[in-house]
Amino acid sequence: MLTVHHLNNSRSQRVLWLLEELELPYEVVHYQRDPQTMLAPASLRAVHPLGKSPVVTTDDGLTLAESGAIIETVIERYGNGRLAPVAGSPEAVRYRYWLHFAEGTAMSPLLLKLIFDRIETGKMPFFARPVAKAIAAKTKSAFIHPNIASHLNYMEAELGRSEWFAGDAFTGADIQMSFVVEAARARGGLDAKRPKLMAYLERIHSRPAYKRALERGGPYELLN
Ligand SMILES: N[C@@H](CCC(=O)N[C@@H](CS)C(=O)NCC(=O)O)C(=O)O
Repeated sequence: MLTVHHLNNSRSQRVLWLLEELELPYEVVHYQRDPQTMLAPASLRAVHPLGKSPVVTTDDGLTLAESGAIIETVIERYGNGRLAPVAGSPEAVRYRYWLHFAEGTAMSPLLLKLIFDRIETGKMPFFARPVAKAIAAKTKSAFIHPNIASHLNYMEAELGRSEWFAGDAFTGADIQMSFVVEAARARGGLDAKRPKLMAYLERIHSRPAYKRALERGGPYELLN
């Protein structure tokens, strides 16, 4: 049996989705973010030293962290050929690329945007606010927004090549990329000007396994 250590509103939603797609039995241990800091509770550090979600533990003593590595390992161990392209195929190269691209490239400017948005609106002495706002605005316009736009343009073009990120078949790479596309929609400026990505979101959200994962995980604000 697999156990998913699931933090509300987090990347672990996609691990629940993966397990639903594979129709594997699993348990969920729920953790709640601190409403002020948005950090995970200290109890998650007892499961993995970094205390970040997702973490998956297995009955045979494995502790898996890092969502891309979890997706790859679970598919390798329990997929029986599902959700991954045939090894050595051109699709397998794309599959690995997107598994890494999501966290290695795409999430960085989206996370920076979240942080700088909070700096702009967060509590601080009144005399510091204009300086903080100016720095945040400059960083966003010079670095963060251009990078997000360039990533979204690239992803939009890739979805013009094939229905799914790794090719014509839905794979674990789509599960890994889902959080990127959802975060871009929620706070990265993704809208109807990029119709392929918007249609992609609709496609993933209409999958029965995605809906079952939402029921197991609880409220997921990236959809709001
Ligand atoms: N690259 C890691 C990121 C893990 C991560 O930062 N998770 C966030 C949730 S989306 C978290 O646990 N945040 C709470 C905290 O940092 O305390 C992955 O993909 O698993």
